[in-house]
Amino acid sequence: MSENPTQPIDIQALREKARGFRLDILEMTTKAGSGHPSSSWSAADIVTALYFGGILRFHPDDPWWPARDRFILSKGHAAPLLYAVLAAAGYFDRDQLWRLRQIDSPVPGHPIQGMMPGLEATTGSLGQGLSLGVGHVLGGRLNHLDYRVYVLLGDGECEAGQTWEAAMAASHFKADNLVAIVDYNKYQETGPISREMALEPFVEKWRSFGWHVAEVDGHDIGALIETLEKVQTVKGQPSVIIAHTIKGKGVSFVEADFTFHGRALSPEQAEKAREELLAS
Ligand SMILES: Cc1ncc(C[n+]2csc(CCOP(=O)(O)OP(=O)(O)O)c2C)c(N)n1
Ligand SMILES: [Mg+2]
Repeated sequence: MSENPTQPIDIQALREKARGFRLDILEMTTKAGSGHPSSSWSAADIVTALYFGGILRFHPDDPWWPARDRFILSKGHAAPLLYAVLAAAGYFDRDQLWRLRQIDSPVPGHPIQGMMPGLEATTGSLGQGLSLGVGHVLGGRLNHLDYRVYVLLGDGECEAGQTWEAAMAASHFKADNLVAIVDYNKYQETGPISREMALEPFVEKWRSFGWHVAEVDGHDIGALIETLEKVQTVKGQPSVIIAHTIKGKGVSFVEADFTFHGRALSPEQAEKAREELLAS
């Protein structure tokens, strides 16, 4: 189980862990020659806080433990991040990571439920994850289980109508064990959210759907853990954490160029990126 309340969380160690995941993502996508490194780097600190900050309850040696907390990577194109985290958490061997996107690989470009231990949901077709989360909440009620459900959404993904249908259902069912986290990096595939289809006023939208809203710097692991702990005390309504992030976080020339979405770095770019990450 991940939670170990007797040991204080070492934030510096978690920062180094997140940097390690960024390096894994770089190696995985560069070797594959495809994938979504910038989307994965954007959410690396969020997912590190969830799995290693004492938030999620899980057993790598019993992946379908009924009382486990659920983590649904709704922005499934950030699969390299999820694979790197699950391997580090002990769900499967790290060697599998280097098979990303290969024929017959157990780690395809988007996660498939059960293909590897720890993969909770099949995602990649954007907009569906929050609905899956509501389903887990209702299933948990029927089965008298007290797990929590965490769903990580992209901001571009929040332009999908199904997300709001699920948001409405979650507040109707007073799903206070549901936490949505939005990786608010202000970009989707083809450009800035504000140009493609603006989400603002974003906080007000969630509030008007009956959600408790928190905002946080999505790269501050300490603040993320604090916020994730705080929303566990909210009763009678679901919570959303709007995590302000930078797409491509960790590699300056990727941060500066949204066209890296869905594109691996060239070997030369990867060398520069590796140097930057190692120096950070
Ligand atoms: C239903 C659907 N439409 C389109 C796509 C193609 N697509 C993949 S990623 C992406 C952009 C997602 O942007 P965002 O949610 O902001 O994620 P980010 O990569 O910025 O974290 C799109 C449009 C998809 N995967 N699913
Ligand atoms: Mg985005």
